[in-house]
Amino acid sequence: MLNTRVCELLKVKYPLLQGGMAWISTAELAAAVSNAGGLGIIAAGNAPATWVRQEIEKASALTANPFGVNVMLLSPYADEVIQVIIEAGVPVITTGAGNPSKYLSRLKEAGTKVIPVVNSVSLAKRLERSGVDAVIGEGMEAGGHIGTETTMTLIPQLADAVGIPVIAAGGIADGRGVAAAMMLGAEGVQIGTRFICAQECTVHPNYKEAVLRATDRDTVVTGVQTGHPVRIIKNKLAKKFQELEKAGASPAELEELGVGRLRVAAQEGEITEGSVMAGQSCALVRSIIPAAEIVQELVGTAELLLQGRS
Ligand code: TUI
Repeated sequence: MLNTRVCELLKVKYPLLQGGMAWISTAELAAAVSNAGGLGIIAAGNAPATWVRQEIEKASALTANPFGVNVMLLSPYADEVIQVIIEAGVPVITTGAGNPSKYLSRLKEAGTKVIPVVNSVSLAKRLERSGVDAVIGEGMEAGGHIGTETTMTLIPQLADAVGIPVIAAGGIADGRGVAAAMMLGAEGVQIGTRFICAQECTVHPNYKEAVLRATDRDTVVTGVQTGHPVRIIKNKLAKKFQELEKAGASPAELEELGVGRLRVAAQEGEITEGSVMAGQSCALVRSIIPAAEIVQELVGTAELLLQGRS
Protein backbone atom coordinates (compact mmCIF):
# COMPACT_ATOMS: atom_id res chain seq x y z
CA MET A 1 0.00 0.00 0.00
CA LEU A 2 2.85 2.35 0.83
CA ASN A 3 4.93 0.84 -1.94
CA THR A 4 5.34 3.78 -4.32
CA ARG A 5 7.83 5.10 -6.86
CA VAL A 6 9.60 6.81 -3.97
CA CYS A 7 10.59 3.42 -2.49
CA GLU A 8 12.15 2.45 -5.78
CA LEU A 9 13.86 5.81 -6.23
CA LEU A 10 15.38 5.87 -2.74
CA LYS A 11 15.82 2.10 -2.39
CA VAL A 12 13.96 2.09 0.91
CA LYS A 13 11.23 -0.07 2.41
CA TYR A 14 8.90 2.83 3.25
CA PRO A 15 8.44 6.14 1.36
CA LEU A 16 9.19 8.04 4.52
CA LEU A 17 11.91 10.67 4.73
CA GLN A 18 13.13 12.18 7.99
CA GLY A 19 13.36 15.95 7.65
CA GLY A 20 16.79 17.54 7.52
CA MET A 21 16.69 19.84 10.53
CA ALA A 22 19.79 21.99 11.08
CA TRP A 23 21.62 21.16 14.35
CA ILE A 24 19.06 18.40 15.01
CA SER A 25 19.32 15.85 12.21
CA THR A 26 22.73 14.36 12.96
CA ALA A 27 24.17 10.99 11.92
CA GLU A 28 22.65 9.19 14.92
CA LEU A 29 19.07 10.14 14.05
CA ALA A 30 19.56 9.63 10.31
CA ALA A 31 21.02 6.14 10.82
CA ALA A 32 18.22 5.15 13.20
CA VAL A 33 15.54 6.15 10.66
CA SER A 34 17.37 4.39 7.83
CA ASN A 35 17.72 1.26 9.95
CA ALA A 36 13.95 1.38 10.53
CA GLY A 37 13.23 1.30 6.78
CA GLY A 38 12.82 5.02 6.05
CA LEU A 39 15.35 7.46 4.62
CA GLY A 40 17.36 9.15 7.34
CA ILE A 41 18.76 12.55 6.42
CA ILE A 42 21.73 14.45 7.83
CA ALA A 43 21.14 18.20 7.84
CA ALA A 44 24.12 20.25 6.72
CA GLY A 45 22.45 23.50 7.84
CA ASN A 46 25.10 26.19 8.11
CA ALA A 47 27.84 23.71 9.06
CA PRO A 48 31.17 23.57 7.20
CA ALA A 49 31.89 20.71 4.82
CA THR A 50 34.33 18.99 7.20
CA TRP A 51 31.53 18.51 9.75
CA VAL A 52 29.24 17.11 7.05
CA ARG A 53 31.97 14.66 5.95
CA GLN A 54 32.36 13.40 9.53
CA GLU A 55 28.61 12.94 9.90
CA ILE A 56 28.45 10.98 6.63
CA GLU A 57 31.24 8.71 7.91
CA LYS A 58 29.47 8.26 11.26
CA ALA A 59 26.15 7.39 9.61
CA SER A 60 27.88 4.94 7.25
CA ALA A 61 29.23 3.11 10.29
CA LEU A 62 25.79 3.00 11.95
CA THR A 63 23.69 1.77 9.03
CA ALA A 64 24.09 -0.31 5.89
CA ASN A 65 20.92 1.23 4.46
CA PRO A 66 20.82 4.33 2.25
CA PHE A 67 20.66 7.76 3.87
CA GLY A 68 20.65 11.30 2.50
CA VAL A 69 22.00 14.76 3.19
CA ASN A 70 19.97 17.96 3.25
CA VAL A 71 21.68 21.07 1.91
CA MET A 72 20.41 24.43 3.09
CA LEU A 73 21.12 26.53 0.03
CA LEU A 74 21.53 29.81 1.95
CA SER A 75 24.54 28.33 3.75
CA PRO A 76 27.87 29.97 2.94
CA TYR A 77 29.27 26.42 2.71
CA ALA A 78 26.70 25.04 0.23
CA ASP A 79 29.24 24.68 -2.61
CA GLU A 80 31.74 22.75 -0.46
CA VAL A 81 29.00 20.59 1.04
CA ILE A 82 27.82 19.59 -2.44
CA GLN A 83 31.42 18.62 -3.28
CA VAL A 84 31.62 16.40 -0.17
CA ILE A 85 28.31 14.76 -1.05
CA ILE A 86 29.59 13.95 -4.54
CA GLU A 87 32.94 12.64 -3.25
CA ALA A 88 31.28 10.47 -0.60
CA GLY A 89 28.79 9.03 -3.09
CA VAL A 90 25.73 9.94 -0.99
CA PRO A 91 22.77 8.45 -2.89
CA VAL A 92 20.16 11.16 -2.15
CA ILE A 93 20.23 14.88 -1.52
CA THR A 94 17.34 17.08 -0.49
CA THR A 95 17.64 20.85 -0.68
CA GLY A 96 15.95 23.70 1.16
CA ALA A 97 15.66 27.47 1.06
CA GLY A 98 16.48 27.91 -2.61
CA ASN A 99 16.83 26.54 -6.12
CA PRO A 100 19.45 23.77 -6.57
CA SER A 101 19.54 23.97 -10.40
CA LYS A 102 23.18 25.06 -10.63
CA TYR A 103 24.35 21.85 -8.90
CA LEU A 104 22.08 19.45 -10.80
CA SER A 105 24.33 18.26 -13.62
CA ARG A 106 27.24 17.44 -11.29
CA LEU A 107 25.00 15.63 -8.81
CA LYS A 108 23.27 13.61 -11.51
CA GLU A 109 26.60 12.69 -13.04
CA ALA A 110 27.66 11.33 -9.64
CA GLY A 111 24.45 9.27 -9.48
CA THR A 112 22.96 11.26 -6.61
CA LYS A 113 19.17 11.62 -6.64
CA VAL A 114 18.11 15.24 -6.17
CA ILE A 115 14.91 16.08 -4.30
CA PRO A 116 14.34 19.78 -3.63
CA VAL A 117 11.84 21.21 -1.18
CA VAL A 118 9.37 23.48 -2.96
CA ASN A 119 6.55 25.60 -1.69
CA SER A 120 5.02 26.62 -5.01
CA VAL A 121 3.71 24.91 -8.12
CA SER A 122 5.75 27.11 -10.47
CA LEU A 123 9.07 26.19 -8.83
CA ALA A 124 8.14 22.49 -8.92
CA LYS A 125 7.42 22.68 -12.66
CA ARG A 126 10.68 24.53 -13.34
CA LEU A 127 12.69 22.00 -11.35
CA GLU A 128 10.99 19.06 -13.05
CA ARG A 129 12.10 20.49 -16.40
CA SER A 130 15.65 20.82 -15.02
CA GLY A 131 15.65 17.10 -14.25
CA VAL A 132 15.15 16.65 -10.49
CA ASP A 133 14.00 13.19 -9.41
CA ALA A 134 11.09 14.16 -7.14
CA VAL A 135 9.91 17.18 -5.18
CA ILE A 136 9.05 17.64 -1.54
CA GLY A 137 6.01 19.92 -1.27
CA GLU A 138 6.22 21.65 2.08
CA GLY A 139 3.22 23.42 3.57
CA MET A 140 3.36 26.32 6.00
CA GLU A 141 2.48 23.98 8.87
CA ALA A 142 6.14 22.95 8.83
CA GLY A 143 8.78 24.24 11.20
CA GLY A 144 11.69 26.52 10.37
CA HIS A 145 11.83 28.43 7.10
CA ILE A 146 8.46 28.10 5.33
CA GLY A 147 6.33 29.31 2.45
CA THR A 148 2.73 30.50 2.49
CA GLU A 149 0.65 27.58 1.18
CA THR A 150 -0.81 24.79 3.26
CA THR A 151 0.00 21.11 2.79
CA MET A 152 -3.68 20.36 2.20
CA THR A 153 -3.89 22.63 -0.84
CA LEU A 154 -0.31 22.43 -2.14
CA ILE A 155 0.03 18.65 -2.48
CA PRO A 156 -2.90 17.96 -4.83
CA GLN A 157 -1.87 20.93 -6.98
CA LEU A 158 1.68 19.58 -7.22
CA ALA A 159 0.40 16.07 -7.98
CA ASP A 160 -1.63 17.53 -10.87
CA ALA A 161 1.21 19.71 -12.14
CA VAL A 162 4.22 17.37 -12.28
CA GLY A 163 4.89 13.82 -13.41
CA ILE A 164 7.70 13.11 -10.94
CA PRO A 165 6.81 11.84 -7.46
CA VAL A 166 5.55 14.38 -4.92
CA ILE A 167 6.52 13.93 -1.29
CA ALA A 168 4.38 15.76 1.28
CA ALA A 169 5.81 17.69 4.21
CA GLY A 170 4.40 20.02 6.83
CA GLY A 171 1.94 19.06 9.54
CA ILE A 172 2.45 15.29 9.39
CA ALA A 173 3.32 13.60 12.68
CA ASP A 174 1.32 10.38 12.82
CA GLY A 175 -0.15 7.63 10.65
CA ARG A 176 -3.33 9.64 10.06
CA GLY A 177 -1.28 12.42 8.52
CA VAL A 178 0.64 9.95 6.35
CA ALA A 179 -2.59 8.40 5.05
CA ALA A 180 -4.09 11.84 4.40
CA ALA A 181 -1.00 12.92 2.45
CA MET A 182 -1.21 9.82 0.25
CA MET A 183 -4.90 10.52 -0.40
CA LEU A 184 -3.93 14.02 -1.55
CA GLY A 185 -1.70 12.53 -4.23
CA ALA A 186 1.65 12.28 -2.46
CA GLU A 187 3.81 9.19 -3.02
CA GLY A 188 5.80 9.74 0.14
CA VAL A 189 6.08 11.91 3.21
CA GLN A 190 8.81 13.89 4.91
CA ILE A 191 8.53 14.20 8.66
CA GLY A 192 10.70 16.46 10.79
CA THR A 193 9.12 17.55 14.06
CA ARG A 194 8.04 14.05 15.19
CA PHE A 195 11.63 12.86 14.93
CA ILE A 196 12.92 15.60 17.22
CA CYS A 197 11.48 13.41 19.97
CA ALA A 198 13.10 10.21 18.76
CA GLN A 199 15.28 8.67 21.44
CA GLU A 200 18.27 8.69 19.08
CA CYS A 201 17.94 12.40 18.29
CA THR A 202 20.94 14.16 19.83
CA VAL A 203 19.27 17.56 20.26
CA HIS A 204 19.36 18.99 23.81
CA PRO A 205 16.69 17.44 26.11
CA ASN A 206 15.21 20.91 26.78
CA TYR A 207 14.38 21.19 23.08
CA LYS A 208 12.58 17.83 23.16
CA GLU A 209 10.70 19.00 26.28
CA ALA A 210 9.57 22.17 24.51
CA VAL A 211 8.16 20.09 21.64
CA LEU A 212 6.44 17.69 24.05
CA ARG A 213 4.86 20.56 26.03
CA ALA A 214 3.60 22.48 22.99
CA THR A 215 -0.13 22.54 22.26
CA ASP A 216 -2.18 23.73 19.32
CA ARG A 217 -1.43 27.46 19.36
CA ASP A 218 2.12 27.36 20.62
CA THR A 219 3.98 28.09 17.38
CA VAL A 220 4.27 31.44 15.63
CA VAL A 221 5.74 32.63 12.32
CA THR A 222 8.34 35.35 12.70
CA GLY A 223 10.43 37.19 10.13
CA VAL A 224 7.77 37.56 7.44
CA GLN A 225 9.14 41.04 6.59
CA THR A 226 12.70 39.79 6.22
CA GLY A 227 11.59 37.52 3.41
CA HIS A 228 12.55 34.51 5.55
CA PRO A 229 9.46 33.53 7.51
CA VAL A 230 10.37 31.03 10.22
CA ARG A 231 8.00 28.98 12.38
CA ILE A 232 9.17 28.60 15.97
CA ILE A 233 7.72 27.64 19.31
CA LYS A 234 6.56 30.75 21.22
CA ASN A 235 9.03 31.99 23.82
CA LYS A 236 10.82 35.17 24.89
CA LEU A 237 12.72 35.38 21.59
CA ALA A 238 9.48 35.01 19.58
CA LYS A 239 7.94 37.83 21.63
CA LYS A 240 10.96 40.04 20.99
CA PHE A 241 10.65 39.35 17.26
CA GLN A 242 6.97 40.26 17.28
CA GLU A 243 7.56 43.47 19.22
CA LEU A 244 10.35 44.55 16.89
CA GLU A 245 8.23 43.73 13.85
CA LYS A 246 5.34 45.76 15.23
CA ALA A 247 7.70 48.66 15.88
CA GLY A 248 8.75 48.56 12.23
CA ALA A 249 12.31 47.28 12.71
CA SER A 250 14.38 46.88 9.56
CA PRO A 251 14.86 43.42 8.02
CA ALA A 252 18.57 43.71 8.91
CA GLU A 253 17.74 44.29 12.59
CA LEU A 254 15.40 41.30 12.60
CA GLU A 255 17.93 39.06 10.84
CA GLU A 256 20.52 40.14 13.40
CA LEU A 257 18.29 39.03 16.29
CA GLY A 258 18.02 35.56 14.74
CA VAL A 259 21.72 34.87 14.22
CA GLY A 260 23.00 31.81 16.08
CA ARG A 261 19.73 31.34 17.98
CA LEU A 262 18.96 27.87 16.63
CA ARG A 263 22.36 26.55 17.69
CA VAL A 264 21.99 27.70 21.32
CA ALA A 265 18.53 26.15 21.52
CA ALA A 266 19.49 22.85 19.93
CA GLN A 267 22.94 22.36 21.47
CA GLU A 268 22.82 24.25 24.75
CA GLY A 269 19.12 23.88 25.55
CA GLU A 270 18.56 27.65 25.63
CA ILE A 271 14.85 27.38 24.84
CA THR A 272 13.81 30.76 26.28
CA GLU A 273 16.03 33.04 24.23
CA GLY A 274 16.91 30.57 21.51
CA SER A 275 15.07 29.72 18.30
CA VAL A 276 13.03 26.56 18.91
CA MET A 277 12.02 25.71 15.36
CA ALA A 278 9.20 23.19 15.12
CA GLY A 279 6.13 22.60 12.99
CA GLN A 280 2.51 22.93 14.05
CA SER A 281 2.52 19.15 14.46
CA CYS A 282 4.50 19.62 17.71
CA ALA A 283 1.07 19.53 19.35
CA LEU A 284 0.74 15.91 18.16
CA VAL A 285 4.08 14.80 19.64
CA ARG A 286 3.55 13.26 23.05
CA SER A 287 6.37 10.79 23.67
CA ILE A 288 10.07 10.21 23.35
CA ILE A 289 10.49 6.77 21.79
CA PRO A 290 12.98 5.03 19.49
CA ALA A 291 12.88 6.11 15.83
CA ALA A 292 11.93 2.56 14.80
CA GLU A 293 8.77 2.76 16.92
CA ILE A 294 7.86 6.11 15.38
CA VAL A 295 8.30 4.63 11.91
CA GLN A 296 6.22 1.57 12.82
CA GLU A 297 3.34 3.72 14.13
CA LEU A 298 3.44 5.97 11.05
CA VAL A 299 3.47 3.09 8.59
CA GLY A 300 1.22 0.67 10.51
CA THR A 301 -1.57 3.19 11.11
CA ALA A 302 -1.36 4.65 7.60
CA GLU A 303 -1.65 1.20 6.01
CA LEU A 304 -4.70 0.30 8.09
CA LEU A 305 -6.39 3.60 7.27
CA LEU A 306 -5.63 3.36 3.57
CA GLN A 307 -7.14 -0.13 3.50
CA GLY A 308 -10.25 1.24 5.22
CA ARG A 309 -9.62 -1.02 8.18
CA SER A 310 -9.57 1.38 11.10
O1 TUI B 1 14.63 25.00 4.39
C1 TUI B 1 13.69 24.67 5.06
N1 TUI B 1 13.60 24.90 6.38
C2 TUI B 1 14.55 25.57 7.11
S1 TUI B 1 16.02 26.17 6.52
C3 TUI B 1 16.37 26.79 8.01
S2 TUI B 1 17.81 27.69 8.31
C4 TUI B 1 17.27 29.27 7.98
N2 TUI B 1 17.08 30.06 9.02
C5 TUI B 1 16.66 31.32 8.82
C6 TUI B 1 16.37 31.81 7.56
C7 TUI B 1 16.51 30.98 6.51
C8 TUI B 1 16.96 29.67 6.71
C9 TUI B 1 15.39 26.51 8.88
N3 TUI B 1 14.39 25.82 8.37
N4 TUI B 1 12.63 24.06 4.49
C10 TUI B 1 12.57 23.86 3.10
C11 TUI B 1 12.13 25.08 2.43
N5 TUI B 1 12.57 25.47 1.29
N6 TUI B 1 11.23 25.95 2.88
C12 TUI B 1 11.12 26.92 1.96
C13 TUI B 1 11.97 26.61 0.94
C14 TUI B 1 12.22 27.27 -0.31
C15 TUI B 1 12.17 28.66 -0.41
C16 TUI B 1 12.47 29.27 -1.62
C17 TUI B 1 12.55 26.52 -1.43
C18 TUI B 1 12.83 27.13 -2.61
C19 TUI B 1 12.79 28.50 -2.71
O2 TUI B 1 13.07 29.00 -3.93
C20 TUI B 1 13.33 30.32 -4.14
C21 TUI B 1 13.83 30.42 -5.55
O3 TUI B 1 15.05 30.55 -5.69
O4 TUI B 1 13.02 30.27 -6.47
